[in-house]
Amino acid sequence: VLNRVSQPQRKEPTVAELTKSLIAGDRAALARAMTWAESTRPEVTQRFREVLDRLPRPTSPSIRLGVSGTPGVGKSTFIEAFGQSLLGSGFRLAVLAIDPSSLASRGSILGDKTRMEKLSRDERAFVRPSPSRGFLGGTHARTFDLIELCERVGFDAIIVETVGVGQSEVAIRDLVDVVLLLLQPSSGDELQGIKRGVVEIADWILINKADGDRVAAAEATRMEYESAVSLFDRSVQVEKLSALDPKQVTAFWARVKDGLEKKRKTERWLGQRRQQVESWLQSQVSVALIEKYLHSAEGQDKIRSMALKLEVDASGTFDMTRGRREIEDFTRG
Ligand SMILES: Nc1nc2c(ncn2[C@@H]2O[C@H](COP(=O)(O)OP(=O)(O)OP(=O)(O)O)[C@@H](O)[C@H]2O)c(=O)[nH]1
Ligand SMILES: [Mg+2]
Repeated sequence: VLNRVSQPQRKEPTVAELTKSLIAGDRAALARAMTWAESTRPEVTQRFREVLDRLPRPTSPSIRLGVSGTPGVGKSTFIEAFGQSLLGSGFRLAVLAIDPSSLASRGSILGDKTRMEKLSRDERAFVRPSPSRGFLGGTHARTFDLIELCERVGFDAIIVETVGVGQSEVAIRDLVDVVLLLLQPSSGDELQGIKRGVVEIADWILINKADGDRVAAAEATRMEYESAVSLFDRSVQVEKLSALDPKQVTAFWARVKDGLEKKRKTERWLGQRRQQVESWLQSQVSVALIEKYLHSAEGQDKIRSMALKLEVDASGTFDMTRGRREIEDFTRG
């Protein structure tokens, strides 16, 4: 039933062929390269890395933006409108929507949820939903790869959409230059999520859905947050906005752009990108170790042979000291 029509198996391109199509600006090739990047098979991700290495690094800096917030707060709606403003300023925009649903639900749910129809249809934009689960070693390394890929094929603005803050697998702060955090107008009693994590990562807090009968509540929420963030030593801008109003969104983009241009002129921007090298290395090392010790045939054999040496005796336990020694030998070798 699932495979009602058996699709003719399209031939996988070689690394050289895919690179050539990418340089020619082929969108299907870009989607294919991303699928390679997200593969759980090391030999496929290896091919992705070869493609990436063949593409030229960008010659000027891109804009990297993170949009975060709880499910349903309006991230995609906002990006759909905000993206139009970026295109209007001459940028080529790639949107990487990190979806927390499992790999298994890929395709169906992702397709419905992303809903950035105008951007998806626009030649100057590329929208990619990516699952955030199913990767050993976390999502950070993969997302960084996708950002790099997009920039090497000519996108100069990247938006990463992630659900949640802090608890999210994707350390958005370590991927982008500017983090926008979307919140809803609160019912008034509590400051939802003014937990430290929120303020630590956000450059802008946007109280979204400030329209209809929610304008007053949004303004009250905005004021609460503004006074809360004034206690912090880093500057966080708090605004209210309706993602459904293109005028407001465009005006907001002008302020973000202005802020970014100012930041570029200071050491702060490069300093931040330098810090990200370290978090990139950390995530790459964890992926490399997992591939080496867990995802390889030798790794699995070795674990099985170690297990054989660690007998569970009548006490129901095994010799952990010996086990640790075995692991030390294994990782030293
Ligand atoms: N009234 C109003 N509705 C909005 C606004 N922004 C988004 N919505 C609505 O809120 C719902 C959720 O919007 P999405 O953009 O899908 O939210 P999201 O944060 O991307 O959700 P997930 O991707 O599931 O995490 C949709 O029905 C939108 O139409 C807004 O500014 N005002
Ligand atoms: Mg969304």
